[in-house]
Amino acid sequence: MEIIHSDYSASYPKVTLCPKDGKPEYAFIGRSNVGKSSLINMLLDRVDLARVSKKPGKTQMINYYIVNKEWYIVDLPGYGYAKISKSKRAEWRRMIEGYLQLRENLQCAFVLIDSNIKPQKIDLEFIDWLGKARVPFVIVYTKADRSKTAETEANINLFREAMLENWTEMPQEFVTSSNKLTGRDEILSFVEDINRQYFDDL
Ligand SMILES: Nc1nc2c(ncn2[C@@H]2O[C@H](COP(=O)(O)OP(=O)(O)OP(=O)(O)O)[C@@H](O)[C@H]2O)c(=O)[nH]1
Ligand SMILES: [Mg+2]
Repeated sequence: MEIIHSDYSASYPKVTLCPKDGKPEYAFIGRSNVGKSSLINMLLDRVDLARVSKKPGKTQMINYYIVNKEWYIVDLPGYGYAKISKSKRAEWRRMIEGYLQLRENLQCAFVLIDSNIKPQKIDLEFIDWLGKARVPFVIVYTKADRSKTAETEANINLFREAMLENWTEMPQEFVTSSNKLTGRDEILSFVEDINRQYFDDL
């Protein structure tokens, strides 16, 4: 898919306020600092549409970006940020779980996993929750340029092993680097296929 146009649309504090225009949307979520905003910018070929921060925990709302005037990318606040109060964490949970459970236009959640580190319990638990809530999702391994290929592959294999303790098969997976544009074409054609189906069915 060619990205002809992209723009920040708006931010919402809860799912009931999100757009009601029936456009298909794709949510990006993962641990704080996993590279969500960078990936969104990379996909949309924009330098700083989604705000990239060295400070984790910056994205606190449900952020919408409109793409080619026909579908949305949704940047969700990262989980697992240590320096956040219990009440903030509960608020996060309500907002994110509410969004994922109730959002009918959500076609697929992209769950971002850092390819430079060993499997993290918090990611695995979140994925198990998605399964229980029956949210369709795929896995995106991020920052693949940071480690040697063999090391990235080893981490990905460990992640698969850990996930397959609770799952019978892996969902679709994408290996990405926002610096090197790795995985861009793959993710955009994935979205294009689902969008085509979505608009055909209307
Ligand atoms: N080497 C490398 N660094 C990356 C990549 N993607 C993101 N980073 C860096 O990782 C840090 C976090 O990136 P963000 O895109 O802000 O991550 P985020 O998940 O949106 O973070 P929060 O919104 O704060 O939760 C930044 O310093 C980025 O420059 C990548 O593909 N390769
Ligand atoms: Mg971000």
